[in-house]
Amino acid sequence: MALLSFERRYRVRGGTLVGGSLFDFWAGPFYVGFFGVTTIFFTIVGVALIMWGASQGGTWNPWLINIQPPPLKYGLRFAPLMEGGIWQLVTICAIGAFCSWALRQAEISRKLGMALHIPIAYSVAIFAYVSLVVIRPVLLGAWGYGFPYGIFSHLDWVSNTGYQYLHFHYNPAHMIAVSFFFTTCLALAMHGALILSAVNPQKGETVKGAEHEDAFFRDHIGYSIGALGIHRLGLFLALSAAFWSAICIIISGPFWTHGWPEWWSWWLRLPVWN
Ligand code: UQ1
Repeated sequence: MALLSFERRYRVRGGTLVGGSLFDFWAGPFYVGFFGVTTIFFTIVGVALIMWGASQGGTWNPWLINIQPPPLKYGLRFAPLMEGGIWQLVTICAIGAFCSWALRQAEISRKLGMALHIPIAYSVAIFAYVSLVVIRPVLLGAWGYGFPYGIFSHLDWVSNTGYQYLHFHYNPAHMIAVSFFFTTCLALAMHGALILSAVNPQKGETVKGAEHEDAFFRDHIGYSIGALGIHRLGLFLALSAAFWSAICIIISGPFWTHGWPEWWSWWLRLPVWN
């Protein structure tokens, strides 16, 4: 069956959160919905604002285009458009588009009678972005602490912000985040390799199933987490990576103002060393 006629079986009405049946239709393969409309709206306005900002910035070199947040003196007020106001509007559009996207995922999940794992997972990525451009700037008292929208400029921001704390890799939450990123890679590499080795055999070999997959890891390390378990573990590892990334930058400044290496002096002060 052609993909589109097969999909028709899943084109069920209802499940919308907003708008009732008003936007409950598809455009080609894409579900529209109220939040499809708001996603498109925020994306078009946001991209147009970035283009406008770029046109005022003296370069169209894509590496160098830079939409800066307001100077710190504006605090948490609205800044003039050419002094960070565009950055503020772009940030509103970005959050509007990201949240619309998550809510569209939720509507599609509800339509299909599925649980909300996907929108919840995507929301953790939104949280990581919002922690950089809203939560930390609000805690520090100025939008100017947000990162600039530009390829090189945001790299410079990360480097400068890191060096303000002398050695960002000593940030314990950063350590946890990096460990989760690496472990996510390990888990996905093992899972991808295991599935391909079992279900994509050479010519003449048979496809293997769950018993082979379990047996491999029991032979190898004495333990198999199971077909459902590996996906629970994978989701947990990936969400933890994004979550601790958000935590590691939120605490830098609002809750710890010294260098991160100094944070570890509690370890040196433990009475057991006396
Ligand atoms: C695993 O045990 C398992 O169950 C059979 C999978 O499912 C298909 C996997 O993908 C992987 C990678 C493992 C091994 C993982 C651990 C944590 C023992």
